[in-house]
Amino acid sequence: MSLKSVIKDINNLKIQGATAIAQEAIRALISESKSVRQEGHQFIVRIEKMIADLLATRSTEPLMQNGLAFILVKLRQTSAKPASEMQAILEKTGLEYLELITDSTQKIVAKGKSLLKKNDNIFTHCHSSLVEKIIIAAWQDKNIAVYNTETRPLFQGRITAQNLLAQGVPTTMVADSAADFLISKHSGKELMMNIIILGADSISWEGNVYNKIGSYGIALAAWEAKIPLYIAATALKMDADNKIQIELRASSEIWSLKPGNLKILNFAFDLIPAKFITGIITEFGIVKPSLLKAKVAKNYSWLLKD
Ligand code: RUB
Repeated sequence: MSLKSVIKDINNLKIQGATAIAQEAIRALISESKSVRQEGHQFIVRIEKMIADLLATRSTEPLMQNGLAFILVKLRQTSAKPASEMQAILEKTGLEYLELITDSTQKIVAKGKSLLKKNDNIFTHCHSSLVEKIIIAAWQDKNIAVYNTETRPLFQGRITAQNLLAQGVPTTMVADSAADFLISKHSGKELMMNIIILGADSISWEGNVYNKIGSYGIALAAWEAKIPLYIAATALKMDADNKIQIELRASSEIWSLKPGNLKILNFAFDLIPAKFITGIITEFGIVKPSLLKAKVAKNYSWLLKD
């Protein structure tokens, strides 16, 4: 796919979820870089423009941001000049980062699977490819059932439900506004959730997690009901600058024919404070949120700038 179509698909959420966004952005950059004929500094200038266009798509996505920065740093360090050599360096570095994502995904799925117990009721929100993979890996052995939200305004919960059902996983959906009640003790014994697993878009140095809007309320309800809340995410989602912006999306996603003077706030994400999170399922094991930065410093030192 061309860079232009990938940017369009990320913007309209045809490509959604932090992992898919990062992977597609890097693949598109690799592919588009093959058309650059300029050499040396001019090659880098062209790549910087492509990266800026990719970064402008979604503001709460460090997995993509860190990957693009990883490539750019390598490119700026090289003494190579011909476009073909610079392209080869870009491609090699991009593939290296994609490999890090694939490798961490495998480890997270294995660790997440081991966390689930027989007959667990699992609650999730939105569509996280990592959470989905963990559930699919675990469900047959463990006879689990999944409850998920529809995830307004763009209904990513339907992607989760459809994908899980296609694998045979017993799945039940609730409206977003029903999530907190379902998680609470008041919804009844049969509807008791054993574990909540959410994905993440961004993780701050303090271990706060940004995920789909609605995640904060789910975390509060889980805390009150004493249900463990886990986040499935690679440590590569750490926000290296610790200044992530919560994306505000178009009001038309909520009400396309709204009254002219009505203001709509369409937050794409919210923040789960670290204290509500039992553990983050990462490639380095299940980590307390406050300890994740140390793991990043040890294993991905290039990611932290100070
Ligand atoms: C998707 C979302 C997902 C995370 C993690 O939001 O919040 O939970 O991105 O996804 P959107 P993954 O639909 O707005 O992109 O586990 O696939 O990285």
